[in-house]
Order: sequence, then C-alpha cells, then structure tokens
Amino acid sequence: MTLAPSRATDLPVSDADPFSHEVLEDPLPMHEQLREAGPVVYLSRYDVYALARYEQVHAALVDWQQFQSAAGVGLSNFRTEKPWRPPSLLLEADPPRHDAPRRVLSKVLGPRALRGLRDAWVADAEVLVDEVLADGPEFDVVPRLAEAFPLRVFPDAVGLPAEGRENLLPYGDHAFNAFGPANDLVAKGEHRVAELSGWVGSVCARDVLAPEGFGADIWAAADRGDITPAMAPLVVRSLLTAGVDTTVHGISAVLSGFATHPDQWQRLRQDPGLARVAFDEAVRWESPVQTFFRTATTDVRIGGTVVPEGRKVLMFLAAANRDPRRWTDPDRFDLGRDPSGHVGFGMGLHQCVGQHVARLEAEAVLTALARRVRSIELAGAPRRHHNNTLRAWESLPVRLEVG
Ligand code: HEM
Ligand code: OVM
Repeated sequence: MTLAPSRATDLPVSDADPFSHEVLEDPLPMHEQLREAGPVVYLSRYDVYALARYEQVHAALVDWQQFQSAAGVGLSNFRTEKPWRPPSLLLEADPPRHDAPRRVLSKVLGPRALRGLRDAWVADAEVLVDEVLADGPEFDVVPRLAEAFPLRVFPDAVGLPAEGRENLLPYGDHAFNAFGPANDLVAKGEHRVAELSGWVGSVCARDVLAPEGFGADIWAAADRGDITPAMAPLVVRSLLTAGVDTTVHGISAVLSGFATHPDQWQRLRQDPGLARVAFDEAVRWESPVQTFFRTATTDVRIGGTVVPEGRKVLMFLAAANRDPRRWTDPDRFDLGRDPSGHVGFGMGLHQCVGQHVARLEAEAVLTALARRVRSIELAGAPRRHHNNTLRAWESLPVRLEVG
C-alpha cells in the first residue's frame, strides 16, 4: 500500500483495498497503516473517506445528523444507485423514519423479553456440547458449535418454519458481502439472490410465522399501531438478515480467543460469571462486523480536512476497537479489561438492537462449556472465511480436555 500526503488538503491518500482477499485474510496491518496515516484517509480505489481511529469512528457513529444511513451503510450510494433489495427500515433509515421500527425491535429483543429464554438456551447449549463431546475430544468449532447453536435456538425464537432454514446463513453472508464493492465475493452470491430473497420474504408473513416468538411480537406491534402492517415483514427481515451470521462469527471469535489464550480460559472456569465480559471482549478484539459506511449530509470537517456533502465515509469498527490511543495492549484477548465502549456493536442511534440476543447465545455456549471443559487448544490450522464486511472463520479445529 502506498500512502501519499496531498499537501493542498492535508489529506493522506491510500490505495489500499480493504475488500481484497489479501486484506480480508489479515486486515490488521492495513488497519494500523490507516490509523497511523491520520484522522481521516482518502481511499483512492473507491473514492471514499476512511476513519480508522477510535475517536473519529465513535464521533461519526453518534453524529447521525451529519453522517446519514438512509443513503446506505455500504459502498453503494442509494442517492444514485438502486439498492439490491428494499432498504432496511432500521439499518438504512434516519430519524424520524427510523424511530418507530427501532422502538418496536428494542422492546421485542430487549433484556426483559429475553428473560424467559435464558434457562432453555443454557439447557440447549448443554445438550449440544454433550452431543459434540460424545464424538470425541477433537472437532471443528465452526460447524459443530458456532453454527449449530444459533441455528438450534434463533430460528425457533423467531418462529420460523422448519423448512428452508438452511437458507439463513447464505442469505446473511450475501447481505454482508453486498455492503462492499461489486467484487468476486458479491458475484459468487448473485446466482442465489432471487431464491434466497424469495424464501426470506415468504417467511416474514404473519401466517407463516409461529403464533409466539419475535416474529409474532413484531406483528402484534403492527396490530397495536406502533408500526404499519406494511412495515412488519421488513422488520422481521432485519432479524433474519442481521441475526444469524453475526452470532455465528461472534461465537467463533470468542472460542478462537480462548483456544489461543489458555490462561483466559482458566479465568472463565474459575469465574463463569465472566462469560458476558468474555463475549464483549471478543467482539472488541475480533469485530465480527468490521466496517460500515455513512454518507455526509453536509461538508464535515474532520481533523484538518473537509469531507464534502454526499460523499461516502467508511468507518473501520475493527481498527477503532484496537486503537492503542484508546486501548491498553489492544491485541490481547483479556478478560481482565473493561471492554465497554467498544464499537463492535456500533454506537449511538443504530447501535445493535440484537446485542442482548447475541450476548445470551454466547453466554449459554460459554456456560455449558465452562461446566465441562478443562482446556481448549487448537488441533490444526484454522482457516478464514472471506466476507466484505464480516471477520469470520471457515474452520477452527480444536481439542478439548473434559473435566
Ligand atoms: C445493528 C453488529 C448481532 C440485529 C448493528 C450494528 C452493528 C452490529 C455494528 C450497527 C450498524 C450501524 O451503525 O450502521 C452486530 C454484531 C452481532 C450482532 C457484532 C453479534 C456478535 C445481532 C443480532 C440481531 C441483530 C443477533 C438480531 C437478532 C441488528 C439490527 C441492527 C443492528 C436490526 C440495525 C439497528 C438500527 O439500525 O437501529 N449490529 N450485531 N444484530 N443489528 Fe446487530
Ligand atoms: C437489517 C440489518 C441490520 C444490521 C445488519 C445487517 C446485513 C442488516 O436491518 O436488515 O446486515
């Protein structure tokens, strides 16, 4: 990557490609270069402005007036380009339109609503962990735990029919690729978009969803007039788009953290109450959602430069979450630190509305494992899964010692 200062505007320029396979395999060196280059860096390849320091990423996330979402939170600018699907009523909306759907989902997915799920999810995790361990001490975390657990509990909690659930992960993977440029990762998903979108659309209908669950709760909000009936299917769609791949890669991340930091596993074993801190620390450390874009609604001054109105701004959540200006020893996965304030779930108005669901899933898996497993170590070379937005594992072979 070459970095050139452009003296007239005080704006460092980089030709880095954050969506290339080389960077997706290991984005950390590019993150450091962009953080060190300045508070804002121009990415010549995509004609966008990039933020990689905690201070500026945080500031952009909380400033929805100057950094809008309604023009899309991917590279594509909805002011000039047609979105690949009808925009999300939450993620791709600004106030005041964002408010009603947000209020509804905050309640449907809030801590109070989830209270009744906790015991059942921990019991489900214990059954799953027992099933996996019955096959021997070595296995691949990705299919057997990280994918298996969310798929065991989340579709039921939404109230989805059994048929077609295998579409959830491919649909989410494509949706997260679609925030990036139209590269090979997007191209490889395109042939299934019609089929996957067709299935997702069909299961958002009231009469297809179970009479109890997050889906039914969203439709009940429409009955109360909190959102219109026309909005309900798109709000359900948000759960199906954002709610599966994210937790899969989040659970992979926390287990990869433990497999590579055995002292931290001992800490969790001694104090299983640390499960939630461990998951948030993993979300900081790995940032399963690496990036989102905003669009400037006016000329915005950042550092010594001005981002012109209408231009795309790329926020590197992952780089902010390891900014040494904000975090001590940022590359360490450390249960002793306070990870709060990390931007792995975003910040401000759009901060992840499903974070309590994600934490509950992770807590269930970690609690079940901590009760049974003395040690976790890698049993082979892990392999990355490349996605334009997600930091993911394809395979994470481990060996567990029971006891
Ligand atoms: C928003 C990350 C799990 C649903 C977000 C945002 C991030 C994020 C960074 C902010 C987007 C922005 O500012 O533009 C994650 C991570 C997860 C996770 C890392 C797991 C580890 C979930 C789950 C659900 C969910 C389980 C649903 C059950 C949503 C929705 C939004 C959102 C609907 C949009 C909220 C809004 O715009 O007001 N998520 N998420 N997420 N997330 Fe999550
Ligand atoms: C949505 C949504 C929200 C967050 C992430 C996301 C594909 C989608 O509301 O559809 O990623």
